[in-house]
Amino acid sequence: MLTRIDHIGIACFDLDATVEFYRATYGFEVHHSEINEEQGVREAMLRINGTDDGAASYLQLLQPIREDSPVGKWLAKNGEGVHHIAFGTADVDADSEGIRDKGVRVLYDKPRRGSMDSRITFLHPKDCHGVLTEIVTAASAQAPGD
Ligand code: CMX
Ligand code: CO
Repeated sequence: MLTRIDHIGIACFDLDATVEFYRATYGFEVHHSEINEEQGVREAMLRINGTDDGAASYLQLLQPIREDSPVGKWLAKNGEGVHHIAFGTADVDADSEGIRDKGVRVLYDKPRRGSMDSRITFLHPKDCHGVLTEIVTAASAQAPGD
């Protein structure tokens, strides 16, 4: 079951400048940052609030590390802005299979590694009324050994 908004993914040209905007304007601090080679991004997670299932909600600021990555291609076409939304669940495997059974294209056969050792998959934006949609199980919400 999808229980919360895990994060909103925002594409930017300059991660450091964008982080500084969110800090100076709203007071949001970087909770975590990493490079995800597979996804082709440098990213910063700004924690917005905690929720009662043990995980939180974030803004995910994304700068591409390759022009031919999803975020690189999207930025070249659209400029900066909201790139995707992500719903949180305790079981990304079951939920993405259930969504696939409804005829929505799920982009990965098996969930892949996302920010902070979460497990993630994506739904095709053309099947979701134009919204690239990510499904996430946070590391803290995974059963031990998963
Ligand atoms: N939101 C809405 N629509 C989008 C989109 C987005 N983020 N990205 C692409 N599209 C649309 C395009 O506008 C295009 O539509 P038109 O044909 O009407 O012009 C169509 O989808 C195809 O786009 P494309 O530029 O040709 O891009 P691709 O098909 O090569 O890739 C997608 C699209 C969704 C398969 C790819 O972006 C993808 O695999 N995304 C998932 C991975 C990802 O986004 N990783 C970065 C984030 C990592 C993280 O969150 O941790
Ligand atoms: Co994301």
